[in-house]
Amino acid sequence: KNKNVIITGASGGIGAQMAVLCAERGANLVLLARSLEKLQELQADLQRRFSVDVHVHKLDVSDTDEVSAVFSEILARLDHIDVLVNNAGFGVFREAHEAKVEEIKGMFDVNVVGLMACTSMVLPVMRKQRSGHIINIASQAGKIATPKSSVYSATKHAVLGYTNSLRMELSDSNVFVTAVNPGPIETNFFTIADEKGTYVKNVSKFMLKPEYVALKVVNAMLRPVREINLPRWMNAGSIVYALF
Ligand code: NJP
Repeated sequence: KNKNVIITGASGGIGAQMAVLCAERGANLVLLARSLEKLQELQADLQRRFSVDVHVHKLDVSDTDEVSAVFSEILARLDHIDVLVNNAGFGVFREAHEAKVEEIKGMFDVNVVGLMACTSMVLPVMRKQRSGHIINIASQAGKIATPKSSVYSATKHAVLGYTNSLRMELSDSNVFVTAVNPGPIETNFFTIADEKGTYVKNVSKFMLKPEYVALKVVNAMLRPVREINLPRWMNAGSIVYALF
């Protein structure tokens, strides 16, 4: 049976790369983002190259009414959901005293509230089917802090707190929860995060390729859990993938 994988923020960056790799491995996809046109281009490309179903929906994850409406439509169509990748996110890097309230709310609304809203929609289904995998794209900024990213870093710390707690709640449900904590990746992220290019200049040596990060996530996502040789008390979902 083909896996059904839902990816938020799939119109570009690592989201789009994950979509390609999932399609290559035979997963059916539901791709979500605000730019419907980009999603439709990706959908056409994937359907031309691979024999999988690809559905796309315009969704701003920070609009919780839209999240309910779009996920209700998805759930009505699919008979099972294997993976939700909460990937939509953005950052604006500034010193804390320069952070604008609208930006602070914007980052929390997308990176934290949006992620939780999408998760809440699939949890009842995964609990009922007694299988599934929720993958939250967090960041090294959620594990350690870097200067000028206080707000972004705070959102990703929130994602990790939520992820860790959720994993405990689901520990005997056969629903797995993984957080991914990449370092800097060469995507459009920095056109918003670092308009002046100063941060990028400092970290350019460490930049990860989006294809590499996507490959790590998709390997974690689609690898049968029992292949991972871990003590029983530490279920596979408790691995926090550090992509350094
Ligand atoms: O960034 P980018 P990445 N509702 O800008 C979508 C984390 N991360 O791939 O809505 C729905 O190329 C946007 O689509 P659109 C990062 O925090 C990154 O690097 O059409 N979707 C696009 O598809 C984020 O969580 C780095 O504009 C929304 C996608 O999100 C994830 O990786 C390092 C949306 C962003 O693509 C993917 O970022 C790290 C909304 N409101 C963690 N807002 C890094 N790049 O260095 C945005 O540790 N999107």
